[in-house]
Amino acid sequence: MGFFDKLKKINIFAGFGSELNDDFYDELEESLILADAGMDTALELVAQLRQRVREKGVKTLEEARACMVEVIAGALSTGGLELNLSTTPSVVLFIGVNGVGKTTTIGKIGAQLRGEGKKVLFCAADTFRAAAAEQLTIWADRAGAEIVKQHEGADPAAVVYDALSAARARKSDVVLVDTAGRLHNKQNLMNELNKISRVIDRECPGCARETLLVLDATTGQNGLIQAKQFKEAAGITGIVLTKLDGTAKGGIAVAIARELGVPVKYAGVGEGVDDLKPFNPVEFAQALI
Ligand SMILES: Nc1nc2c(ncn2[C@@H]2O[C@H](COP(=O)(O)OP(=O)(O)OP(=O)(O)O)[C@@H](O)[C@H]2O)c(=O)[nH]1
Ligand SMILES: [Mg+2]
Repeated sequence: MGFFDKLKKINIFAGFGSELNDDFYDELEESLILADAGMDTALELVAQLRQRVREKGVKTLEEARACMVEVIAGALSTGGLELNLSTTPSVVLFIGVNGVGKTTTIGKIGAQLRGEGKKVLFCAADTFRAAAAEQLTIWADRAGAEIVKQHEGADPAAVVYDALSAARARKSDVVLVDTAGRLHNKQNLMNELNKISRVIDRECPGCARETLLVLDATTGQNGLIQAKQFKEAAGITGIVLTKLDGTAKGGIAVAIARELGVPVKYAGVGEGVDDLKPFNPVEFAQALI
């Protein structure tokens, strides 16, 4: 079974005539929009497909499908897909709105990094609810990671400071920072992220850093709006797209990659520790259509 088997397919070639005519392209455009690719991206993808079909002298639907996979994979291949973990420690900050899967994703990535033999430290900078640190502690135990936490209501930037000191002292390879879910339009919460970022700059100058925006793929085009605003307010180096196992339509991945130029680096397809994988554009494009 493929990793993306649970992904809702865009059956873009079903029910179409067998000819690659204007009707075919119109219906394809429609399907892409319905699959959350968004209007601009759908138009762009279809224009690229038309060009490719013309250049290659493609005649059959099957060949056109292969071209479409190339076009979608191309749109998804924006920037490096691997995390930059080149320094010891490296720091990865996880941000996003409530309930998208930040804490779960940290657990899953932590387990994978442990599997690669890395020394991993979780930082419980979501101090908003006591339950948040408890949840992260459970994941730390499961993943074999260490954790630094403080009391509920503590200053998140202070927890990050502690975690970075601990990471240096214990020679951790990677620090994964959990943050409280926040709305992309709440200025004080965004300021808090900037404060965390400044602490990392000060305490770990020159260290490899990533800021991953976690997005729930089932939120569709709203996810694109979130991504735009988080990108402006916090600067993001990659996206984790979660819940691709549910009612999500995968077109959103293409829209984000194309419109923001930020790569999707991981895909989540369930709640279990193994239900996350580094993102593979070709595999995803094949699964999608
Ligand atoms: N089906 C599915 N569920 C997921 C996935 N990732 C996370 N979840 C579930 O989504 C719910 C929320 O996950 P959390 O990791 O707590 O989300 P969060 O972003 O940390 O939430 P807050 O800290 O409250 O902002 C949990 O029930 C997870 O098990 C996924 O890829 N697929
Ligand atoms: Mg959380």
